[in-house]
Order: sequence, then C-alpha cells, then structure tokens
Amino acid sequence: MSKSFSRSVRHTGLISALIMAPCLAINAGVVSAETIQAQLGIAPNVPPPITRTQPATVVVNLEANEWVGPLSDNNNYEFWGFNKNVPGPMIRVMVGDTVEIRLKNHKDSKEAHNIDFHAITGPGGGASLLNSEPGQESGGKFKMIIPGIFLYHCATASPSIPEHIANGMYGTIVVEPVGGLPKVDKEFYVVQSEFYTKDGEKGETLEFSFENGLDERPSHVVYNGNASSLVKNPLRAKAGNTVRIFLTNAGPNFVDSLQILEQPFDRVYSEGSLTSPPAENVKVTKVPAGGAVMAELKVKAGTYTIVDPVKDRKDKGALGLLKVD
Ligand SMILES: [Cu+2]
Repeated sequence: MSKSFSRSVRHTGLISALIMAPCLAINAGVVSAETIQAQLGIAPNVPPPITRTQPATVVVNLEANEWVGPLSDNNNYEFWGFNKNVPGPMIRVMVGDTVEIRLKNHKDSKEAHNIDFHAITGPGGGASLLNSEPGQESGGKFKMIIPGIFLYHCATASPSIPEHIANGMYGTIVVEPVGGLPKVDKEFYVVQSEFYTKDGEKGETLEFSFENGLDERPSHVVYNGNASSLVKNPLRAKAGNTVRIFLTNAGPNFVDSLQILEQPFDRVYSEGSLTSPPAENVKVTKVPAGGAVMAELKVKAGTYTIVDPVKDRKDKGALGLLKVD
C-alpha cells in the first residue's frame, strides 16, 4: 500500500488481467515508472493528448458529491456525481499506464459511493476496492491493458445501481493505444444521459422517480448534465478544423442516436473501439447504454446541430450546437 494514502483509506489494491505486485519496480535495477497527477477534463473540455512515450503511474483524485444544481432552465435537481460535476471528469491515459484512483466520499454525503471502470479488467471494474462511506476515502491501482473509450460509473447497490447512475454518477476514461490517437484540431467531451424525475412546478427542486426509471420514461435526456448545456454554451471551432467528439452514453436505459444535422461524420470509431478501423461517411451512429463513440468531422463556417433525433428527446434536452467561426 502506498504511503501516500491517507489513514482513512479503507481499501487499496491492484487489478489487471495479471495481478501486479504492489510495487512498480518489478526487478532489482528496474526503475519505477514516473508518477504524475492526471489532468482531468471538465466537460466539454478534454484533457490534452498523451505525448509521453513511456507508461507512467497516473494519480486520479475523485470525490463523490451530492448537491442541488440546475438540470434545466426551469428546475434544479438533487444530483449525485463526481467532483461536483455531471458528467464526472474525463480521464486520459495510455495502454501500459498504472492508474491510481483515489475516491473520497464527501463527509456531507448521505450515501456510500464507489466506481466501476469499464476500462478495468476484473470483478466489478474495481468497484469493490473503491467503496467509500461518507467521509471516507478508498483507493486502488489498476494497470491499463486495453485501449478504448470507456464509461465509469458508480455501482453502489444501495438503493440501486441504476439510481446512482441516473443521478449523475458517471464519466469517461480514454485509454489511448500505444502511439496515441491521430492529431486533430479540436476535441470535445460529451456525455448523454437520462434523468427520471417526479413531476414538479417551475422553480421546484426535482426529485428522482424510481417508478419512472423502471418504466424507462425519462423527464430529461441531456448532454453534459443539463438540458441546455450545449445550447447556451455551444462547442466552438474554426473553419477548416477537424473536430473530434468523444461521446459516452451513460444511459442508464436508452440506446442513443448521435447525429449532426448539417453534415455526416467523416469517421466514426464505434462502440468505443480505438483499435478497429473507423466507419467512414456516417450520418447517424448509435451508442449503446454504457458505451461510447469517437466521431470526427472537418467543419466549415456555420452552426451545426448535434441531436439525438429519436422521438422527442431533443425537446427533453438532447440538443446541442457546434459553432464554427
Ligand atoms: Cu454512487
């Protein structure tokens, strides 16, 4: 166990396809990989691409929070999330890195929280190591062995895993393949998700509805945790830029359809795979619940409309803008 962990750490451990020794120096004479602090991207911002050529130990500090904040122009909501933002930060690492996750659950939380990383090979995606009661901290070290774009989410069973997800406890981790991703001009981080609220008047703070969740009847389908996040604050690029969107579908129920009304995507890396060749010239791509996509297009001047065109989802918030100067 790392000495840098605080005394309140309850669990620590290491999961990969091969269980690693708790020290990175495998043999005498081999120097440990450098330890660096992760640069976290707060949506729609993306952490910078990996320029390292050697794996590192990347420390990621996350905090579980419960707070009241705006879900739409009309209503607040009782969010649960990571680092007091929905979605939680985007984490960017590379194959071969050891990711050291430290999850603190804020002392004012009412619930226990943890994290299941879809990037992690092993039982529960590390969730059992990261269980944190209010006011406590947990940690684990995980070796990244599979490249791709992956969801991470809280997987605490009480009151139910879907409730933790539906309240906002998710984010994205990108594990770059060796050699990195092709360079582009602009990158954006977007998470689509559903919220299931009880009815409420304008101005009221809305509460989670377990029944509407069971019935798969969301009141809101949104990008980046708010029904007007990408309309009030459009994504911005310049004419001639190649734009890359990392879009994760946190669900918890719907399969998303991702479309830009004005132009097909030049390339779509489906289902979060960064090692399969991209599909080219795609107008609408689907993103399963718990899945992700990397979609790229070269843009001209104008305003582009990002939308999930299914039924009335755009009226529930699944609408965004990309403005190109
Ligand atoms: Cu949780």
